[in-house]
Amino acid sequence: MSISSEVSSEQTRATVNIVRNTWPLKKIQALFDLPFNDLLFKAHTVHRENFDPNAVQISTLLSIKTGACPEDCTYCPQSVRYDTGLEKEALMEIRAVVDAAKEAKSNGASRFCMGAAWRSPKDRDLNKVTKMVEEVKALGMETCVTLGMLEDSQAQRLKDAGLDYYNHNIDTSEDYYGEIVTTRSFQDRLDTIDNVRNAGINVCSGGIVGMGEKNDDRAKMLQTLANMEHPPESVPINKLVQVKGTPLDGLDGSEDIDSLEFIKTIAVARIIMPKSQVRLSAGRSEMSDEMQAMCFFAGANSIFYGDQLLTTENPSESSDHKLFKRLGIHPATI
Ligand code: SAM
Ligand code: DTB
Ligand code: SF4
Repeated sequence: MSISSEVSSEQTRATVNIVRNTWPLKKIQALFDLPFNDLLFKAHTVHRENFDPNAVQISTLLSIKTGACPEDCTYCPQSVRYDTGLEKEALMEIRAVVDAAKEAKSNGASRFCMGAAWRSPKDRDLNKVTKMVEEVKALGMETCVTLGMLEDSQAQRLKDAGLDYYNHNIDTSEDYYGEIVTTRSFQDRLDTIDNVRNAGINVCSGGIVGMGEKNDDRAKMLQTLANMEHPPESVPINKLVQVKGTPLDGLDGSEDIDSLEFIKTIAVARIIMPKSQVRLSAGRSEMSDEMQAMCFFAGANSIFYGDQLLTTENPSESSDHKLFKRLGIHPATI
C-alpha cells in the first residue's frame, strides 16, 4: 500500500469517526428534561434546517399476508398465540397487490409498503415478493417491505429486485424488550437491520411507545437508533394500538403514554436523527388534529395514509385530506 493511500484511509476513518453519532444517554435524557417549549423550539429548528416544514411524506400500507404468525410479540393482533378474531389470509396474488398500489398512487402516496406476518420469509415466498417489488416500482413508486427477519442473501435478492426500504423495528429499549417479545432477540433484530444496510437498502426502523415502558426506555430506544453506524433513513414512531385478545390490551392509564410525552419523543427523535424521516405511525386514529399538528411541528414528516394500517384502523383519507388542508401541509414528492 502506498503512503498516500494509507494517509487517505486514515483520513477516511477519522472523518467517519467525526461524522458518526454517538449520543450519550445523559444527553438524550437532558433533551427529554428540557422545558416543553424549549424542546419543541429546538426540534422545529432542526426540522427546518433539514426539511420543508410543510411537506409530509405519504406511505400506504398493505398487508400481503395476514395473521397466523408464530411469533409472540405481545402487542400484535397477528400472532397465532392470541385469540384476536383476525381472519388469516395467505400471501396475496401479485396482480391484486399491484392494483392496490395503483390506487394508492392515485390517492397521492409516494411509497407503497407491503407487510407480511412472518417470522422470516421462505425463499419461495421471496420469489413472489420480489415480483411485487419490481411491478410496484415500475409504477414509479418507492417500495418498502416488512417480512420479518432476513438473511443477508435474502436482503440481496430484495435489493436486486429494486427494493427501496426495508422496515424492521427494534420495538423498544434493549432493557424492556424481553417483556414484549421472547421468540426473537433484540440482537436478532439488529442483525437483520445490518443485513438490510449491507445490501444497500434504505433502513426503516423505529418502535412502539405506550407499552408500559418507562421514559428511560424511550430514550434508550432512540439512542440505539441514532447511534447506529448509519441511522435509519426512516423512523416510524408507533403508539400502541391496543387490540382485544393481545396481552397488551387493557393497559391502564398509568402505563399508557401521556400525549405530551409522545410529542417529546417525536421531538427528541428529530433532534438526534436530523436527516431521517420521522413517521407518525400507528395510533393516529386516537389522536386529535391538534395532537397531530404538534407532532408535525415537533418534526414528524411522514404518515401512513389510507383507512387501514395492516389489520387495524387508520384515519380515513378524507379526514387526512382535511387535516392537511387545515395545516397547509402538502405531500412530499419523491
Ligand atoms: N412480521 C414482521 C415483523 O414483525 O418484522 C413484519 C410486520 S410487523 C406487524 C411490523 C411492526 O408493526 C412491528 O414490528 C411493530 O413495531 C408494529 N406493530 C404491530 N402491531 C402493532 C400495534 N398493535 N400497535 C403499534 N404497532 C404495532
Ligand atoms: C410500522 O412501524 N408500523 C406499521 C408498519 N411499520 C408495518 C405497522 C403498524 C401495525 C399496527 C397494527 C396493525 O394494523 O396490525
Ligand atoms: Fe408476527 Fe410481526 Fe406480529 Fe411479531 S409483529 S407477531 S413477527 S406479524
